[in-house]
Amino acid sequence: VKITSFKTNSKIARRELGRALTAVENDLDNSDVVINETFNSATKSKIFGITGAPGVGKSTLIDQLIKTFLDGGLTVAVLAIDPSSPFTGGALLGDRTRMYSSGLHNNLFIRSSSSRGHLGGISSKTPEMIKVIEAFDFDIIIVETVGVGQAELDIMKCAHFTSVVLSPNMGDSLQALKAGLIEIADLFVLNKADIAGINQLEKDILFALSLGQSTLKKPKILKTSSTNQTGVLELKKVLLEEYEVLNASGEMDRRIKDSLNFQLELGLRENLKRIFNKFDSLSKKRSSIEEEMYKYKLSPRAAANKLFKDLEKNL
Ligand SMILES: Nc1nc2c(ncn2[C@@H]2O[C@H](COP(=O)(O)OP(=O)(O)O)[C@@H](O)[C@H]2O)c(=O)[nH]1
Ligand SMILES: [Mg+2]
Repeated sequence: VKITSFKTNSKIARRELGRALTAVENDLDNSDVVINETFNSATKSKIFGITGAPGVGKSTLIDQLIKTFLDGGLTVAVLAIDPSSPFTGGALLGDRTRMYSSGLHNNLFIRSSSSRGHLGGISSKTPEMIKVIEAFDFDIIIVETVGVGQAELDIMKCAHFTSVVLSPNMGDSLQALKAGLIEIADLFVLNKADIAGINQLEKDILFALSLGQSTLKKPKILKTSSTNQTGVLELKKVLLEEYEVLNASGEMDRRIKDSLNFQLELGLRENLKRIFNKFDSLSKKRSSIEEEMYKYKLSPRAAANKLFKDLEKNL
């Protein structure tokens, strides 16, 4: 894979980035090389995570948001994580077609990726894929993920700034708030402001925010409508401004370190899994230890310790 600036030569960069992402996404033989070569602190993309339940209008909104960035002469990459059904394996929504209206622009790169049933609406490969995209030199990276609950915290760990999109009459606003979205939201986008129920949604959110810890920084609330094309310019402005605020305060550095640690954690877990799968005796041992645990002869902690003793012997 040849790392090329998308700004300098988008044609070659597009092809090489496509290959690099495929390698990482499918864990091909060259994925380690790709990840090492693209891992670079010098890259400076702004990474915006946009999350929310299916149907709230994320893709439509992102399509319009992209246009405002492109109009400003910026280069943009979008990584859309498809909500694959574990039953059909197919994507539920036609994200790719919806985003097609701006899909042919020279300064835009769009990629969709399957979440493969991973919790949090992102795949375990998402953070690495984002890092690869960064290496190809984009001003803006947008990551669209589906809100599924608690584990959305994952996206916060790979995006610099997380927007949570809600829309009226989805019955999801309270659900979303229960699922811990308040804690991960840097910004609440109340979309479909053109339909009735938008004011009630705003009241619900304000109420929920008022219940939260007063010490926490309250996320901003913004109303948008893709249908009426309102609020999108404001959204772009707020995203860029808030990014600068976090950057200036040092919060962005802290988030980037958190994200790297999160990826380290993922890597450790995957390696452990590999070791267990590699040594037959370990898998068998694990099964028998699980049985002891079910019978309450071993606590989960003691079971883990016992397995680790065996693991150390195999290393
Ligand atoms: N009334 C209204 N409908 C919208 C708006 N934005 C999107 N929609 C519709 O909501 C549906 C879901 O949109 P989509 O962008 O695919 O949502 P996603 O699943 O969150 O990505 C589509 O039928 C859109 O046409 C909006 O601002 N107002
Ligand atoms: Mg979508």
